[in-house]
Amino acid sequence: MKNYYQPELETAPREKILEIQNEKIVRQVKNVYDHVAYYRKLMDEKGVKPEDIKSVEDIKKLPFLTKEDLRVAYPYGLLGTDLKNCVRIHSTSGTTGKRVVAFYTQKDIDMWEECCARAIVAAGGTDEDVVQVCYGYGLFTGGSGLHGGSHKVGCLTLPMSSGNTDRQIQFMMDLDATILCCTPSYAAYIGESLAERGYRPGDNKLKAGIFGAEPWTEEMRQSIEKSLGIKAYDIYGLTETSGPGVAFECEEQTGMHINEDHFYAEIINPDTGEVLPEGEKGELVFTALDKEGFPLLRYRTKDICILSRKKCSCGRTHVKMTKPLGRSDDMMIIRGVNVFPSQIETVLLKEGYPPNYQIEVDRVNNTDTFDIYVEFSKEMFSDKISEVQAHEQALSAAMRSMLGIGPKIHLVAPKSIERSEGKAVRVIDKRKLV
Ligand code: DLL
Repeated sequence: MKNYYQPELETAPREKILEIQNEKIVRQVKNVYDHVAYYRKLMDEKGVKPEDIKSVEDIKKLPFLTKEDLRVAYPYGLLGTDLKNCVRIHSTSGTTGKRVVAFYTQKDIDMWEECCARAIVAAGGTDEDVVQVCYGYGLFTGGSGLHGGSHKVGCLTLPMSSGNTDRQIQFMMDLDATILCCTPSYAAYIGESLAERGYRPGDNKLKAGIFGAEPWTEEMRQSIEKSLGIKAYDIYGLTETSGPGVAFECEEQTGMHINEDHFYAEIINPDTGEVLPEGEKGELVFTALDKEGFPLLRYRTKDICILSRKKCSCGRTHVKMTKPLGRSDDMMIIRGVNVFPSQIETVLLKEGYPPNYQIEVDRVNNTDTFDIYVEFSKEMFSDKISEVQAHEQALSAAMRSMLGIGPKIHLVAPKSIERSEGKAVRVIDKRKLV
């Protein structure tokens, strides 16, 4: 028995989805042109009028929006409706420059929560479930989004927010949580903490986890699934487009379905802005088709991924995106070589190390240094220097064969790398490159 939250939309034939998208985009572009002076100026500069946009095919005529535009227009410059119609804001965790502030009307919140409800149902959630939400609440979208989705499905919702792992475990065990929602790095930490307290994976009632907000690999998925005894589902989203739930995994777990009745996705060449055909890797660009408070058109996410329209066994017809394979701006260039943190994680897990690591890049005498601090697994731990060095060299060689350059590996004691309750800090780049 297949479970969908909104089957008529999630499994609609392609033509029906196009029909919905075409109708929404015409209305949305007109609305944005009329209400958002900032974007109207961009359209005028490009010589595009609302009448030029007759279907989603025409979206490529519209100008892009970038995070920089959001900073310039901060805080109210991209509002799509009167402020009095908005009921909520959320904000990115950005540490540099101005934060991005996104506005929501009640209709926006309902749409967003429905997207999250689709994700929960796709992970097997029903009104019988107990959903433990340990994404952060507050300005971050993770907590509120999954919380709202859980309510819509009718689950018993535990609004834990992040942190206080002892309390998380106590509630999880005492209240028989069945679905866990948090960042994958926190899920891994909860798994570790359960084992330390003597629990085995079968001791909890969890059946699924809905993890996202940061990159994680297939290997990390397997490791979390094993430590918690669950099936782990990916969920994607960003503050600018509402939050989590823009895309989510179904049971096939071969990519995340984008909620195409609300978000139109394009893949572009990040250097030229050219739209790439399905199946090619590039930067993901979203147009929110019906958002009212913060109706971004052609917003460049900086996330690099691939779209696929291959038929999915779950019956959903919405296009799928791969996990973000990196960010066009997070990619490190070390000694001229492109390095993504996800590649490093893949090697670590393949070589039997836990996913607890930190990458440090610096520039000394005009040469990049590249160090990776990795925790020993309990089984590998050794206090013999020669053994430690042999492990470090073997891991460096495995990294070299994946990345093309060999980092200096520092194996450190288990639990010595600071754990994160939210998004993990994986990269410390000390180079002054600008
Ligand atoms: O991270 C929203 C979210 C909350 C998504 C909870 C999923 C779960 P921001 O803080 O604005 O919003 O960060 C958005 O995080 O552009 C990606 O680079 C990254 N990201 C989000 N989900 C994933 C994922 C939330 N599943 C930025 N895999 C995005 C990899 C992800 N990266």
